[in-house]
Amino acid sequence: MPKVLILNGPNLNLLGCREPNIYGSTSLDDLETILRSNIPPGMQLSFFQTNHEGEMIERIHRLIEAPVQGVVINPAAWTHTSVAIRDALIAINTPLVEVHISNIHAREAFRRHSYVSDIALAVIAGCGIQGYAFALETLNQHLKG
Ligand code: CA2
Repeated sequence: MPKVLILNGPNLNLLGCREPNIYGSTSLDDLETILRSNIPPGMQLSFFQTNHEGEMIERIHRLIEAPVQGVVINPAAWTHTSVAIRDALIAINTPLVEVHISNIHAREAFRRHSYVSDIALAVIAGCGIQGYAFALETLNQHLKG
């Protein structure tokens, strides 16, 4: 049974209560419920969100001892800033899909660069929270070979 970990970076705990024009009106808890009710058959999901970069890095490191078969990550602002998150993701050597709720290419110029995209199996941006479901489907297809 493939295990997939869904990681969400800083400020995504505010989903559904601020900036609904950009990020929609679904909360992070609701997103978890929606994804759990539509999981590709046989997939086992876990979720983690933090506003602290070191906590995110340590959560990624735990995958060395307790591996999963796939990672979905919305690194949020760390997408554009964090070599440390990139290095941690490289270290776990696990297929990952990068998700952004908004289209990062249609916003400020600084959002166009990602430290994660070139180490990802796929990048999904601008599909709203449905991007997470697309990411699970992408991993599912990849894991089935
Ligand atoms: O579009 C995305 O998913 C982003 O990863 C979201 C990040 C942003 O820094 C990236 O450039 C693109 C920001 C997350 C902030 O989340 C909020 C959610 C609701 C209200 C306020 C912030």
